[in-house]
Amino acid sequence: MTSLNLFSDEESRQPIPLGPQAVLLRGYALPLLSEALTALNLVTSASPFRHMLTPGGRKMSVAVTNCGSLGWVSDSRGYRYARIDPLTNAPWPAMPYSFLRLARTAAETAGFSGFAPDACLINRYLPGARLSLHQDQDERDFSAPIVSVSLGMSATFLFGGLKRNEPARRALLQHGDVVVWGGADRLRYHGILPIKGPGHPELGEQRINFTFRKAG
Ligand code: MD3
Ligand code: FE
Repeated sequence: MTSLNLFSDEESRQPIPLGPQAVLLRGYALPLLSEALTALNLVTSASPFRHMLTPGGRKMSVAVTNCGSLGWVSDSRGYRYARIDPLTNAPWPAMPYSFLRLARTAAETAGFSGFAPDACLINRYLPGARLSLHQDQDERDFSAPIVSVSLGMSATFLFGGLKRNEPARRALLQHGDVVVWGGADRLRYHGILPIKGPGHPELGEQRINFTFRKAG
């Protein structure tokens, strides 16, 4: 017996390649959503979202927090990973097991077995917030992949090459989408265009992104 395909072709659950070692898993996080939102509330009640300063002294439009043993921080001294949340002066909240499992199974699906992230950066975008083109290179070891989970409002994601001047391609990241970046794609330039458009029926006028990394 063949099973019913509950998804349109456009929404097929097949991984969509974005690069030689990068895949978009549409809707991968949807079955784990209520668990993830409960865990998110626990994390943000201990370490709230805040706008960090760039080394150049500008306030980021994206608000951030972290969970896991290491958290990404930015201030006048630069970008780095830290064990202590500079806002609470306490360790970052532990990585919820549901987050860890989501990141590990998504990485596995993309061909990266044994992914053990020690850092989860949580970004919150309100309408107008953006992230300019950058590389993720504050981590110790680039051999581990990066797993990103998008929730709430959709965003236009830009992904370029290994040099800033290479042309960037675009992809719409939607509620529940997961992207895994490894190998050569790990150091691609990437960014998020200013968030706009309709609010999300469940999360309202915001986009939340979890980025799982092996930082230490
Ligand atoms: C491609 N966040 O926090 S996630 C970041 O949606 C960041 O909030 C974006 O870029 C966001 O650093 C994009 C997707 C992503 C994450 C890491 C990557 C794409 C990547 C690393 C290499 C190439
Ligand atoms: Fe990034």
